Amino acid sequence: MKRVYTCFCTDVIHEGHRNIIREAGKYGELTIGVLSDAAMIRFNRFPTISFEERMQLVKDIPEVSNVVVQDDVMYDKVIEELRPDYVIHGDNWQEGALKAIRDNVEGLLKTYGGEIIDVPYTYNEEVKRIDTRIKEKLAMPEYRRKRLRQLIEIRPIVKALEVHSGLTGLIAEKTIVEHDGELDQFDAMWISSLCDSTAKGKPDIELVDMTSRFRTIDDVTEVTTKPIIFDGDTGGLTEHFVYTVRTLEKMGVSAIIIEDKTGLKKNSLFGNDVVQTQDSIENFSAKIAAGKKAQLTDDFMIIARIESLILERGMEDALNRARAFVAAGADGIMIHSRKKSPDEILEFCDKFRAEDSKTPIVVVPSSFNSITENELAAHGVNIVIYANQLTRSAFPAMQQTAEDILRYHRAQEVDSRLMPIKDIITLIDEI
Ligand code: SPV
Ligand code: MG
Repeated sequence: MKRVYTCFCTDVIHEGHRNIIREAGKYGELTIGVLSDAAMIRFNRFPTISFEERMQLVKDIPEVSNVVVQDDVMYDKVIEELRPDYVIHGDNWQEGALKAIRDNVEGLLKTYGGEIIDVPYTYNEEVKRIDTRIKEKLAMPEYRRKRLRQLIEIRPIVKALEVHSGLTGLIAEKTIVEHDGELDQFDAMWISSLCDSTAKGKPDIELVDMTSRFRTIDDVTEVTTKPIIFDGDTGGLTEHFVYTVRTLEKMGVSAIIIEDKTGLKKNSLFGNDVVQTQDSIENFSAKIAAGKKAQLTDDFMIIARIESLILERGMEDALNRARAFVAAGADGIMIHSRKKSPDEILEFCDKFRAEDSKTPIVVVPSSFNSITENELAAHGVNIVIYANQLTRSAFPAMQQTAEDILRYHRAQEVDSRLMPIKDIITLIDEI
């Protein structure tokens, strides 16, 4: 009896899977691999049922002889162990990011004469409906809100990308790349005060009011499923902050980060070039405690951002504040720096981790951008935020286009740099 292998990365068995099972039966005995949570999140999307439930789903299929765990998107380990004669998959893996997986399988099978069977991918109304339903479930506030805490447990480091609109939300949601034989995507989204204000042509000084910031969140949540970390600036008055916490929870936001500054907040990347006042430990701790008391779910996180290194108050001050803010109830600490070198950030992380092994650490490597995610994770960082790169890449491109249209009195010269109309239309999901 020949051995056939396929891997399922799904929460629902639909006609597409049944078709693969039927086809596989023509070739031999079928083993199905179930992708682990970590692998599924890395390349597909967050599961809506547990790993155990996904295993059971597959075990319940009568035609299946064996069910195994596949704990990596790539097939190396599983093929080495099972040495299947055939690997069967929908032919949708012949292009796009999935092609990297097909190439991986092809290379592995070639070493001993195994073969790939591509079956036409089923994309009928039932499959479409199931796909949409899963996405909608993931987008619901009660599912989305808790996902940041879940990701912190599962991912070596959670990667968040700045978004400030539906379109940038779609980029964070859908961008997936193959690099060095691995597939990767962003885990979460950061609604930056800097970029949200900049998109509205306003300075980053808490001028864009909360109602308007909530509109941005609405635009993003309408078209995405990934968890949201909201840049709450100083959090405003404590009396207002408690309402903000409740609203964000209701909207399905996972976390707010508030910074320990007071008075007129300016963007941290100005450092001491402008007047900025740090809040007292007592006041800021009281604000955190009030927010924690106001929140209604266990999912929501209030993360305290410490500005001591930005304002050159020293490492000890930063660590003292971290201790106090955690004691006040903060669910995480963001430490910021505008130095080119990551040294002071790493020193903080090492010292903080030596006394607190659990509280999540968040960093924003805009200035110290040479450091890699792996290096940050090795120093105990849990969340890395790419806080403004989308805005900073879009603006020069748009400005150049505007200048060139004026220069040439027509748009032909810029056209080769532009996204084809067809592509921009297909970026938006149809209902
Ligand atoms: C933002 O993105 O608005 C931030 C991060 O607060 S930073 O601009 O680096 O201060
Ligand atoms: Mg900000």
